[in-house]
Amino acid sequence: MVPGELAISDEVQQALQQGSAVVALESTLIAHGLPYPVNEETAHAAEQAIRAVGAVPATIAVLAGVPTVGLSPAQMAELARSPSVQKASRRDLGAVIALQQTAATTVAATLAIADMAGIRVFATGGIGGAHRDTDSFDISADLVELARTPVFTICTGAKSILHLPRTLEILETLGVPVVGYRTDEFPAFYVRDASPTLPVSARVETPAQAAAIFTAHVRLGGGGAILAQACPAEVAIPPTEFAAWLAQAEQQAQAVGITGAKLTPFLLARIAEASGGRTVGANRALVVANARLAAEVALALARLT
Ligand code: PSU
Ligand code: MN
Repeated sequence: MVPGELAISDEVQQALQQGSAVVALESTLIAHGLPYPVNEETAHAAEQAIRAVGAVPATIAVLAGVPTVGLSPAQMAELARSPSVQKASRRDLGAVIALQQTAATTVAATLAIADMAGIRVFATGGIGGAHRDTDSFDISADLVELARTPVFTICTGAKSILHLPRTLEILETLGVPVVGYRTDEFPAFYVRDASPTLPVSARVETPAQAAAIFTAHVRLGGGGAILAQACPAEVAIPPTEFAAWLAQAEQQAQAVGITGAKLTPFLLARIAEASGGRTVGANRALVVANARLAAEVALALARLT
């Protein structure tokens, strides 16, 4: 696909031409990661957090076969309110474009489209990774896309429904820097103080340091990189409570035979129910915090280049 086949909003187009700070946002989080209406509200809050810092948000999805960069509020509302919208990861992009379908994009698919648009910074909640059940071989395409696409992903580590030590090992194998923002530990999404603690590959204290690492990594022929910060402490979930909800959700997934792309949304939804909505509040808070940090990094990157 050539870049001309992307639909880029006027605001994002103008910011890119001027070399201003732009932050990409994904849409699977909206359509499949959070329940309505928190999902729509979170999507707007993330965009507002980016604007408040002085950068331009670009929420990404595929609409009727067109990869769209910079969704309008009406387009975001449509994705947030339609429960049956497709989830497109990297492998699905060709099909949804060729068949003129509408799909929310995962981290992997959003990274690919952001790169085509020339956006270098992206914010999400927690990335995908290696699932806990090894027999399924379920390892998110997010990891492979992170390895090959030169976009900086700002997140709260990988989702706590995953096997985090294996996820981190795969990222190391793929040569993806995992930089901790004011932390030495790879965050476990909305769970804080999880054990064992997993080390990041480098630590920074400022957005400028983070931007400098990303720039050096890309100059050396590297692909993407991760900047991870801890979940805001006020909303974080204690590990023992989370473990019980996860075990129950995994049993339910097995009982009804949920696998593949449906597994992550299923587990997140069951855990949200079991927690009485606490994980939804935490997920919302960490996404907005990541959007804000991503905007600061995008500004630092714009100053460097
Ligand atoms: N971050 C969140 N909630 C989410 C996701 C990320 O806080 O729902 C989504 C992202 O789109 C990510 C996807 O790419 O979950 C992972 O799906 P899978 O495990 O099927 O690759
Ligand atoms: Mn998967």
